[in-house]
Amino acid sequence: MAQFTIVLGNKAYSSWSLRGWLMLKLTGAPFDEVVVPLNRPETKAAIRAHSPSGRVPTLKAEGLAVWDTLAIAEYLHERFPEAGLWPEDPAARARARSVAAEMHAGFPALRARLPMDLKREPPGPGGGIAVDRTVAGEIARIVAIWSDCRARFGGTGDFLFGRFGAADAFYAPVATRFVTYGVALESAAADYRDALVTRPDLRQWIAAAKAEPWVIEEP
Ligand SMILES: N[C@@H](CCC(=O)N[C@@H](CS)C(=O)NCC(=O)O)C(=O)O
Repeated sequence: MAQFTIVLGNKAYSSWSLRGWLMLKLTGAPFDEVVVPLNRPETKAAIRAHSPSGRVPTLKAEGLAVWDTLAIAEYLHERFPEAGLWPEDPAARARARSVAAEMHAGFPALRARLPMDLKREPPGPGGGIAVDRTVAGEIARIVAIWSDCRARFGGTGDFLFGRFGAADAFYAPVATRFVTYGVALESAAADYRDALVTRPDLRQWIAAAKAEPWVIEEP
């Protein structure tokens, strides 16, 4: 048994689980996974067997349960400082924590109306979803965050702060939504979206999501 176990929801639908898993994967530590299917009568009790919050992801490590993606990010950063979850430079690190926290606390319309659904096939050209003004405003804010981080801190790297880190993990589920709902993006944002969704770790997660037997009709 590995030293770390991450308790996840369905890979097809649990965006928070994806964030936690990407961060753990970045550490390079071997880990086991427990996947609890969401939206079932037994879901809450099954998660509570691992996590007092009744929510996933939860990281079980060294006799501890660490729940909530922000807490998992900080725990893993302390435990694996060499993994680069947060940037070394203090200004970049402060900005990375700010944009991760903004994702963690915000974008309610995007989450509600464009929930992560990795079983959904992307629409063909011109078939993208029509979004209302609230969702469009949240998408514009996300694109502005991506553009600002990459311009200030991205350097020659493909990610928000150069190397892939925790802030990118927080925006990875958004990138999958932009693909599966056919949200049109200007080219710099599209390049960053593609850098995320073509990463081998995210592709591995998406393949596992597509293979899951559980389907939630309205995630
Ligand atoms: N703030 C939490 C949010 C976690 C969350 O809401 N997870 C959802 C799945 S994506 C969940 O556990 N739902 C439990 C349920 O559906 O019973 C975090 O950052 O980890």
